[in-house]
Amino acid sequence: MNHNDYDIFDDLELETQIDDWEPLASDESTAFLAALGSQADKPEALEASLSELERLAETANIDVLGKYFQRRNKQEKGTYFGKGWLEDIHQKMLQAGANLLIVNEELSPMQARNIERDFEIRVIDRTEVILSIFHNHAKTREAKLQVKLAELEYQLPRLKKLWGHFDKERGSVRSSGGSATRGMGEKQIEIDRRIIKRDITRINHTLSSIIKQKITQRKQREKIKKICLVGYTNAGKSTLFNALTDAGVLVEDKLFATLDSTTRQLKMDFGGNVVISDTVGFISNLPHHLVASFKATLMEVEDADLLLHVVDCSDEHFQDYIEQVDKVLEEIDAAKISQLLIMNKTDQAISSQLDIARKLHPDAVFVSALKQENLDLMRQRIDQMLFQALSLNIFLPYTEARLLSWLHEKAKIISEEYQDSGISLSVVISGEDRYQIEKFIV
Ligand SMILES: Nc1nc2c(ncn2[C@@H]2O[C@H](COP(=O)(O)OP(=O)(O)OP(=O)(O)O)[C@@H](O)[C@H]2O)c(=O)[nH]1
Ligand SMILES: [Mg+2]
Repeated sequence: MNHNDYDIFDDLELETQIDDWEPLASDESTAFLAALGSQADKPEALEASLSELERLAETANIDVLGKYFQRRNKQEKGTYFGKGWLEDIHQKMLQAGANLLIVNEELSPMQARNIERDFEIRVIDRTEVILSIFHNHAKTREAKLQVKLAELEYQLPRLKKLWGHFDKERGSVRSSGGSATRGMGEKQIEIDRRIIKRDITRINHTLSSIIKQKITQRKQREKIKKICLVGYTNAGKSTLFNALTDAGVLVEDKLFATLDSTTRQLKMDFGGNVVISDTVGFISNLPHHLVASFKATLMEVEDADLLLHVVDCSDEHFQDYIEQVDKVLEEIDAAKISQLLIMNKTDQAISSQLDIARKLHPDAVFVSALKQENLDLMRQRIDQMLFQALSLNIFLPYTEARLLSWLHEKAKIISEEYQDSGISLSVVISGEDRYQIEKFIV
């Protein structure tokens, strides 16, 4: 880790250091994945959730050497998995040369500690993998502050576990002097806890002022309509954003390529300009601390007049993803904002898949952001939803020259025909403006 990258924190004078967080060291680049499944869980559902964990692991540069699940209806309180099963997995890991076990749910600090101590398995959970990806992908000050906050919140109850790692010289909180403080047990944990809490307060304070600033900006542009792209990670939000705005936001076939929000003006057919924002993607069971920490970035979502919910319809699990995204939207109080569902990646979806998507979501717009297909139709639908755009036929007498020039400015003229007593027009107009031409509608 290059410390200069984090000069960004200098003015905060944090006492914890950025390399206090290194959940995934280079000697931990091979892993087994593991999950619990109840007797009722379908094998396909378990496979799918482990595949997602595998994509997360790959994004965090970990080689996955095996995927396993244990069937049991309740987790073992102290060790999450059953003891015999853990012994068995330990043997398998040794044989395969896997040095890390990644568990598909959040482990309690005690469970993680017990697995490590009693079974000599280095274990991390899904949350740690996601935090590690966020850590590596954060580029802006805002994103870095939010990730750091989530990391500290996650670390706080786990200090005991971290202290257990002493011999490996990792994971312990260091004093601002940089040398590892070690071997003082409970008392040291108390000190660390205080240091972390102080840093959390400092970061929260800074983030609050970022939020305040955003609220001021929001007031200034209250009248402008706002659109925000939301969706599962990797659905193609940034690709679509770039296609609409030429913003050049980073697009990658990686989970969580985007961690902050970018906003651009977008010229629509009505009402002049709107603003559109691209932002962080969601995933199922997004760690709670992350959602809470990303408040500043997620303000873009809360503030929108319309959400473009982007879906990768070539992915067979798209329906689950839609539900997961809606769940996060509910959590951040954005479920009430109107949504336009955008079924993306039609170029790579097989036709039976498209049929399913059409049946389930007849109101969605089907596009390919990559091939820039059907984007005009999408823009029309945005106009309709944002401005209640109406298609109307009107007849204007020649005496209404002012209204005619107003129409040319404010409406989209589909056709215009000059006749003996006036002009016959077919226009699309914002619902708000309808009253202006009400008496000329035919
Ligand atoms: N075939 C195909 N690929 C697409 C399309 N749109 C996006 N992609 C690809 O999907 C991957 C993810 O695209 P992004 O635009 O980064 O997705 P995102 O939703 O912004 O992802 P995060 O920022 O990680 O949440 C990239 O490899 C894109 O090239 C599409 O319409 N068709
Ligand atoms: Mg993106």
